[in-house]
Parts: sequence; C-alpha cells; structure tokens
Amino acid sequence: MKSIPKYPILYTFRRCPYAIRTRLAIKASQIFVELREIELKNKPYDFLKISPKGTVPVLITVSGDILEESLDIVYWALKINDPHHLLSQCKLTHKEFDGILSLLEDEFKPNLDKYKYPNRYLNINKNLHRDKNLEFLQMLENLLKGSQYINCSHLTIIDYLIFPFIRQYRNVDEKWFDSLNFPFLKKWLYDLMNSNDFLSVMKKYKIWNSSEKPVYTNFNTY
Ligand SMILES: N[C@@H](CCC(=O)N[C@@H](CS)C(=O)NCC(=O)O)C(=O)O
Repeated sequence: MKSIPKYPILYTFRRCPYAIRTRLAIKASQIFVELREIELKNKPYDFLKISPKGTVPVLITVSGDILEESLDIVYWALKINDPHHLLSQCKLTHKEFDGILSLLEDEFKPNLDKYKYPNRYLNINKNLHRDKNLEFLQMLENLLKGSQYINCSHLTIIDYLIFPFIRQYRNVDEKWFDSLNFPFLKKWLYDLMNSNDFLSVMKKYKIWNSSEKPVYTNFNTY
C-alpha cells in the first residue's frame, strides 16, 4: 500500500545541480514541500526503499506517486502552478530545446565530471574535458547575445535547467572561468547566482532524521 504524505516530500542534496534545478522550479511554483536533505555517502534506508536507484532529487506526491528524475519533478511543479511563466516558449523550437538539454546531459555533464573529479577516472587530462565544454558555452553565449535569457526575454525553465551545471563548471576554477571572453554568459550566470531565488534554494538544512520534526518549506527565505 502507498503511504500518502500530507505535503509532497522532496529528497534533496544541497549542492547537486539536478536537485538545485528542481528546488528552483518548486520555489517558482510556490508549492510547499517537506524537505529531506540527505547525504549521498550515507543514503537513508527510507530513501533507498522508495527509490532504489539512489539518485537525488526524488519527490513523493500527495497521491503517493514517486518522481525520480529532476525533469519530471520540474514539470510536475510548474504544471501545478507557473506564476512566472517559466514554461513560455519563445525563440527555441521544441527540437532545439530538447537538443540543448541532450547536449547538456550527454556531453557537458560527462566532461564536467571529468574536469571536476579527475581522480575518479584513469588517465584523464582534466583540462581537455574543461575545453571540450567551451563549445557548449559558446552556444549559450550566442543565444544570450540576442536576449537576456536563453529562450525568452524573461527567465524561463531552460535557464534553471542549465544554470546549476554552468555554476558547477565555474566553481572548479573561478579565476579561469572569469577570464573567458563570454560577457553575455557571465552576466547571465552571475545574475542568477546572486538572485534571491537561488540564494533561497541554497539555504542550509540539517540532514534529515525521521525522528525529528519535519521541515516544510516553499523556499521563500534565505
Ligand atoms: N537523471 C537524474 C540524475 C540525478 C543525479 O545523478 N544525481 C546525483 C547527485 S548530483 C546522484 O544522486 N548521484 C548518486 C550518488 O552520488 O550516489 C536526474 O535528472 O534527477
């Protein structure tokens, strides 16, 4: 039998870019969730029981459905409430939109992992993987030249889906990233990094413990 929570339950890990994108979408949707911050090196039994694949984010809806992919959680939230019109479609066709997300997932992210964690791989030249990602950054720079955000003149979901990964890439070597000649991309990144929305979803919470009082939030404070 499904156990039905009072609020949607979000299992999350603060620094995970996939979890960050879902927290940004949930904040935009103004939905309250029960937040369960977990440690990836010490995943709780309850979490693995509902989602044996063991990745964050995971969300349990109030109907008991289990969403185990960040994109599913993002669209679940915004279909319930999208007051800032994050789902607007502007210059990108659906095909282009999906193509950019595939490049992010299939090329940018694997290169980012090799650049950020070279010790996890054999015979890795981390800077080679850093540089392989410049093409993706150049594509974003070109899109951002034409408008302040990637798809529209206002923020939309593709900005939130991509931004946490670019931030993580910058974090590996901030000085090097800041010296790149991508003025539009850098402005976009720094504006998002300094936004109240981002700061609110990066607030630190204690690691979830089922015997303590639950944490409910709509990410409205930081
Ligand atoms: N496709 C998944 C990817 C999620 C993912 O890989 N999350 C990482 C953390 S950023 C994770 O949980 N890894 C499991 C681990 O490190 O044990 C999604 O979009 O939600």
